[in-house]
Amino acid sequence: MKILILGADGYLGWPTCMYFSSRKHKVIGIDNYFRRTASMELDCEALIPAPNLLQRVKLWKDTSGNKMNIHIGDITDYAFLLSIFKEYNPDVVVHYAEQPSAPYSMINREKAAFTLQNNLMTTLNVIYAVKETNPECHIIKLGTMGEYGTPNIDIEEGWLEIEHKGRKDKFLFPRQTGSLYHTTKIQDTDMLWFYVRTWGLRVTDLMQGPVYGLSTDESDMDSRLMPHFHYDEIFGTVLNRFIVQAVAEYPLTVYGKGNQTRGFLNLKDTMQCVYLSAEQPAEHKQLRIFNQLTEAFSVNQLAEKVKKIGDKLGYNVAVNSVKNPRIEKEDHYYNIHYTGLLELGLQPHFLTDDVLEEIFKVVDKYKDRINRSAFLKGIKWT
Ligand code: USQ
Repeated sequence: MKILILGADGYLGWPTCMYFSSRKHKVIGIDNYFRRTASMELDCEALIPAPNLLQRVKLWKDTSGNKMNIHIGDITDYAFLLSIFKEYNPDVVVHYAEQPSAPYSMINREKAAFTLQNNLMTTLNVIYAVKETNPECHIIKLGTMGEYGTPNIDIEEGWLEIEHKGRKDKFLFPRQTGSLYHTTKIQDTDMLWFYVRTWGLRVTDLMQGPVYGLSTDESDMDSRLMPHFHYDEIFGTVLNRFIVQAVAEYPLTVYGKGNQTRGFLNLKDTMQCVYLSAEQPAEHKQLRIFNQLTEAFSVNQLAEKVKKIGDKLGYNVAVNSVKNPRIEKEDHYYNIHYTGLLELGLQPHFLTDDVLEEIFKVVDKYKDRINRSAFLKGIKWT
């Protein structure tokens, strides 16, 4: 496959580049360094220092013998994106190039506007570039489980059959998010669905839950190949944050009651899910939706697991309930269906004590770099 990865420098983007490259596919990556610049601006840089993307590619070549083509640029610039499509004519495009943080999107109007502008324009540009150069190209788009919110009914895999006044039809599952960022993901899905119906594109939309972990088989080859690992309030996901907090002996920041439940997955499983989706593409005129998670936990359950392992490893781990800065349900029903990726062949890596211990050990190596002021930065939804 010739695969174009948008957002190639990111937490998911860089490991995805290596994953496909090590399996001998031709990888072309694009990134505009948004995350690096935003985390410098907001003083919340990643735990593990990462060489810039061009240096990473050289390191990857030296380590694995595999080449990648990398371009630094912004895909909201349509002329730039189109030139890349014309140059390489990819079979698959993986679209990660979005502002990925709910708290970032809630900081102020400027950040909200950036999130809207960036996330919707990148998706629109991908759609147009595919239509203009090769409508056969399979678009794999990273969506989010957060599109569904926490409804009081089971969450189906993307679609819901509804019977109304004796007639039936199938619709996108009702969606109601908890942040502007998550709202842009709904808008992306709606836009993709429109162009699938109108232009017959083939699209896979991956509704992914919060990801944890910091290594993959490829990044284990050299620590300089590790992904950006964020633990701050803005770009860190909850389990990664808790582990770094435990290592720093900073009380774990459980928001509100901590009964909020989400579907989680290991970074290694994100790689598998994207790979399986690329190998077994959506059909023409198909918007294929998978719920991308391997197990569900409440925030309290995660805090308990992290405390258990942290205490075992000799850290002094306290769990603290902080006033919830978000507007979200703290007690809710949550039953998700997620069989599609398992049917494609996903072999889950579950959150065992050993997996947690491994992450702790890596984080401990970088503990002198932990910036405690990044744990809580005071972003509120109201
Ligand atoms: N939470 C805490 N304490 C913390 C951080 C978070 O209790 O210190 C809680 C949040 O209130 C929320 C849950 O943990 O209820 C998950 O929060 P998160 O920050 O790990 O995840 P979220 O903001 O929802 O976003 C992350 C990714 C995003 C992806 C999403 C999937 O950053 O890109 O779309 O996970 S999902 O959560 O299923 O929408």
